[in-house]
Amino acid sequence: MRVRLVLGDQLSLSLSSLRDAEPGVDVILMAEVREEATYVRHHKKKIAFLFSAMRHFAEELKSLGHRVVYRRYDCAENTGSLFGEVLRLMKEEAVSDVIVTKPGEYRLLHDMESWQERLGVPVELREDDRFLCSSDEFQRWASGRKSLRLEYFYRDMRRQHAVLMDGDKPLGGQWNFDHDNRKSAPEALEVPEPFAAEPDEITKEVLALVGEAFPDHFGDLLPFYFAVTREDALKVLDQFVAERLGKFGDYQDAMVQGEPWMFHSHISFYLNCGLLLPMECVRAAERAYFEGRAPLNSVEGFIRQIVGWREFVRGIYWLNMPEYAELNYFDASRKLPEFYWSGETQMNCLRQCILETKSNAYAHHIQRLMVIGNFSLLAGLAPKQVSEWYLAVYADAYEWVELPNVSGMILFADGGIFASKPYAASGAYINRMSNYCQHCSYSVSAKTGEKACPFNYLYWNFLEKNQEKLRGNPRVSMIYRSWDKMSDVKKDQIKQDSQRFFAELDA
Ligand code: FAD
Ligand code: DLZ
Ligand code: SF4
Repeated sequence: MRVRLVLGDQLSLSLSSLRDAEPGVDVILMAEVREEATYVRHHKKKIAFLFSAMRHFAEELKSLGHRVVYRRYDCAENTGSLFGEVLRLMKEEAVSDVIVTKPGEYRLLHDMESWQERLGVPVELREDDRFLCSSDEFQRWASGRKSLRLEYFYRDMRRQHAVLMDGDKPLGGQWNFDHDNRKSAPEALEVPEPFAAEPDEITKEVLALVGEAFPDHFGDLLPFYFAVTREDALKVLDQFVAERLGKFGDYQDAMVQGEPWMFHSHISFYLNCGLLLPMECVRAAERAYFEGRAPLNSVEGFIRQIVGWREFVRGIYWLNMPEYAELNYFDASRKLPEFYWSGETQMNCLRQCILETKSNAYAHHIQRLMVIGNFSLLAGLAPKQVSEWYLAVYADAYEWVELPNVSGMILFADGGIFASKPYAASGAYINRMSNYCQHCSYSVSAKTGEKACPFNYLYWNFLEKNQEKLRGNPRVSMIYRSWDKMSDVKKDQIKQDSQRFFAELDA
């Protein structure tokens, strides 16, 4: 008997390990296990989402005539690991071989590579071809290039998959409409209500289980509103295209207090666990443009995230693992502040983004990048601790996508494998793109002193501290000219403010 193991982020009927599954002949094994649920202390909503989506997917497979062996988390015989569950099945039944689609994380792939020897039956690891660019293709694209830049990769992907193309030219005559996409939100902006699914009996059972089994994990379990079936995930996509895509571009970088969802798509949970596939999301957006339902700056901006960034960071991950997880270009070592878990900080922007993360297991890109990420960079937080936090708190987080965003994008811990400079910014950026500063006890216009926005002095402090590594960077050298012109008194003040801030933070 053949066993086809399906992981929690492999919930696609088109999965390579399921493609030739014979209903009634092969066994499909799915398992909720302690090792996967606790290798980082995932947000409660993330665990509930995946367990419920797994249970629904198992039901769907059964309805198609497949024999599914499903191991529940709270069953007494559960061995606690994926390997243990395969072994247990082998003790119960005559297993001839095991087929599995390669997992999305290095730690698990590395483990599975030893399974054949440890199990004593053939274990076939198949490519995960739900992505648009395989790891081999990315390696070929990257080889011989002096620098790896999203823009060139993205253009190649657009050409190769004929997305938003007019022959061999980009539609609208430009590859990128980013300069149109940096609007801050007007006061009277109306943000549509996000999709909210009503928990069914399966989800309710999972919510009770997660509440009981993971009480000390971060995050609010309730209210629970994620889609847990492909049918509902498609509704999220449709609703995005109909109600949000039109303004996605304009307000892509905007942040508004009390509006966690903005005009983003909220599909990363579903894409990353397989309930949605990247190309169907891309084509849905492209269709909206062709039918005059959304402007090109929005459609291109959205498509670039999926065809470009999502594929690109995955390529970077597999190209550079396992060393990638160890990189720490700035030798940053500060421990993660307690407020990353509680939200208890006077810095309003951080408080809002962390509390929304706690409620929703979601924050949109600019909150992750320019608020929490920017602070993590400027405060010199240890990359491993930051990475573990991001992996735990977001319901869309798997290491293949989280790690390059953390190490490469926010912390520059990889020394610039794909970013040309660190994304460091002072409070002025956050003030321009949000209304957080209006509700903050710090003053964003004050540059130094106890009441000054900490981002203002931490920004210069970071540049000063790391000047040996950054001065030579042509994209940062201009900023050092401003630093050099600054008076010694001001420089001293920046140093003192930063020391005071860190002394309080570390206390
Ligand atoms: P939208 O803004 O609507 O974008 C559409 C889709 O594009 C997303 O669903 C996602 O699939 C893709 N996308 C957008 N930006 C990126 C990106 N930088 N990298 C990869 N894909 C992207 N995304 C994850 O899916 N999982 C993570 O664990 C994750 N961790 C991140 C950590 C940091 C520090 C940063 C800065 C970004 C991270 N991102 C991660 C990328 C991005 O923030 C999320 O994909 C996005 O916020 C998800 O919300 P959305 O579906 O509403 O996205
Ligand atoms: C994230 C996650 C969680 C919380 N639980 C499970 C689980 O119980 N069983 C499972 O098969 N997968 C789970 N996952 C997803 C895996 O961690 C994911 O497949 C790997 O990290 C590879 O991407
Ligand atoms: Fe954040 Fe500074 Fe604005 Fe306060 S003043 S919200 S800390 S950017």
